[in-house]
Amino acid sequence: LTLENSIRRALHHNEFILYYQPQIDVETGEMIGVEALLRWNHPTLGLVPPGKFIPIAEETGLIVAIGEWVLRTACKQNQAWIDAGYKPIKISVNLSTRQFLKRDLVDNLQQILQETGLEPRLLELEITESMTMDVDFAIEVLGELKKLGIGICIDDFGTGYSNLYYMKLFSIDRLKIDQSFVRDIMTDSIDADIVATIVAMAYNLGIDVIAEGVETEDQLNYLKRLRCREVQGYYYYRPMPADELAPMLGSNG
Ligand code: G
Ligand code: G
Ligand code: MN
Ligand code: NA
Repeated sequence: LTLENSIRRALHHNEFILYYQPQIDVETGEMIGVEALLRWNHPTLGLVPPGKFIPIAEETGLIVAIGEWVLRTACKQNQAWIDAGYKPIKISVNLSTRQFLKRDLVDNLQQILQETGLEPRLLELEITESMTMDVDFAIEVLGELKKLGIGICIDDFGTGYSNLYYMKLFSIDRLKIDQSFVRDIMTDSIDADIVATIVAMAYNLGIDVIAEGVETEDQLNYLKRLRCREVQGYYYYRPMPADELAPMLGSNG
């Protein structure tokens, strides 16, 4: 069986699952959102991380079907938590380039939101800087997503092609500072300065900012001093299955 065929089979046999990693407001300590992260629960290999199969799924185009499954599952799960009486939080979903370029992405999202009943403001899409290379296309798609009320976050911010001027045109809601910068902020003064600059820039543009890959208290304190309000990382929580996350969600009202 080729990897391509086993990925296709995995989709039909429900072998994919989502893990969820909390995003924390450092000032209140509250969970404000979760990022949905794809895992493959392989019958013999066990839990396969996305790095092992997403590149092939991208190459073969299977990522579009997988991505649609991810979007539907994440929206369904988020609404299920709300229906169970938990306080509503935002769910962030990673989008692949091929999904972003598909003409029917917006219709598809509209359909999924309708089907699951999730409020659009409780969904955020994580895109990367490279997806915005075709500026006119990106302005059009991001504008339509904005009209639907879905949030947009630039993932891995600072690692790719960044044109600060376009950040404004794209109506981005949030920047996610890449974990490669956060990792060494205590030891590498250039990384520390880059993170400080991104946080300041986000403030000036009126965009939210979240730091990912926060693993230590020192990193957290540095980010707090910069007034970076939102963080995600092993210091707080690792990605976990839905049933482990549920008890950590506060009750509504
Ligand atoms: O969860 P983990 O750190 O192993 O994720 C590794 C990479 O896989 C990250 O770059 C992440 O963005 C990507 N990834 C995780 N889940 C998804 C998904 O549902 N869709 C896409 N396109 N990428 C994902
Ligand atoms: O590219 P993206 O930002 O979607 O990738 C997120 C990846 O980072 C996931 O695979 C997730 O498991 C991983 N991750 C989340 N928190 C931490 C952390 O604190 N340290 C490290 N090394 N990886 C993390
Ligand atoms: Mn991400
Ligand atoms: Na990242």
